[in-house]
Amino acid sequence: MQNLELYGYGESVASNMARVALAEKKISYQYNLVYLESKGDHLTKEYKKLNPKNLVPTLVDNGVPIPDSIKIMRHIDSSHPQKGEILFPNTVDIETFENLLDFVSLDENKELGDTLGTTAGGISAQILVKMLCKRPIIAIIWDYLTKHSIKKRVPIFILLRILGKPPKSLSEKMAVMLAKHLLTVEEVLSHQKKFMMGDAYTAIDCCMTSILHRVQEMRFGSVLMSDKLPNLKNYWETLSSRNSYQAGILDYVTGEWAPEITALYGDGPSEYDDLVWSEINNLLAKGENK
Ligand SMILES: N[C@@H](CCC(=O)N[C@@H](CS)C(=O)NCC(=O)O)C(=O)O
Repeated sequence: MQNLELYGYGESVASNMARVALAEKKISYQYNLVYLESKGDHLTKEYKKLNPKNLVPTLVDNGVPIPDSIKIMRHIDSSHPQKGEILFPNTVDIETFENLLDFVSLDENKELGDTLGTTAGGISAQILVKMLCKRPIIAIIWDYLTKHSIKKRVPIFILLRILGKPPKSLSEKMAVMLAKHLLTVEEVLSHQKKFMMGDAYTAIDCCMTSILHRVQEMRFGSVLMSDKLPNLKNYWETLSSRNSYQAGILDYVTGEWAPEITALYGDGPSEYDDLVWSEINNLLAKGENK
């Protein structure tokens, strides 16, 4: 019998991608919550054996660890070809598919903001810092310097903990990139079909469910409800009404983030929401003038 375990964190874009995929495949698994910045569970020796990069998520299939959300999706799709949705269909144009997958995945080798996936990671820097600030500076410096295997991330985490909030320039850059990338999605969806690749639901839509959830969670939700981006609006309605949104994301929220987000914005939008909108309006106007 297959024994599947997933290690992940509730408010993690990459973990959400993997859990949405598992829900779409209708695969059940044992779940192990790994607290990230607030406790540093991902930096323990035991977890590093499963995921040498100290990242979540990791799937363990009968004792074999599979790190990385996209690899997890490929693995469950090929080991369960008859169950649920086909996440990597061979009926779609492979080049377009791979390019879009690259655009939506959370790739630790890319610069924050270069793709939609890395931007989804970047727009939550403010909350990530709040999580780091739950622990003393010295504990963060020690843990990250001695235990984190992605060395280029170490000074960034330490600096964020010392500053206590992300530099304004980073938040502004993420807002501008978010606007640009969401317009790309709007354009992709101009085919007027239900999903990114057309009629077929794919792994790209699993990633997009997680990304758009993050956009809403970080209080940029007005972009998902506007008639200025009608394709995106319909798409989010489609994705968020699927069972996998509840079963893969909402059911796993830890609750660590919500009070921090409310403390920052109350019931209102992100302080960078206006910047996202002014960028969207600029880009739309340029498009119309072409
Ligand atoms: N390519 C990886 C990226 C995973 C990733 O960046 N995970 C983040 C959470 S969304 C993480 O573990 N961050 C902890 C850290 O960098 O210390 C995947 O898709 O699984």
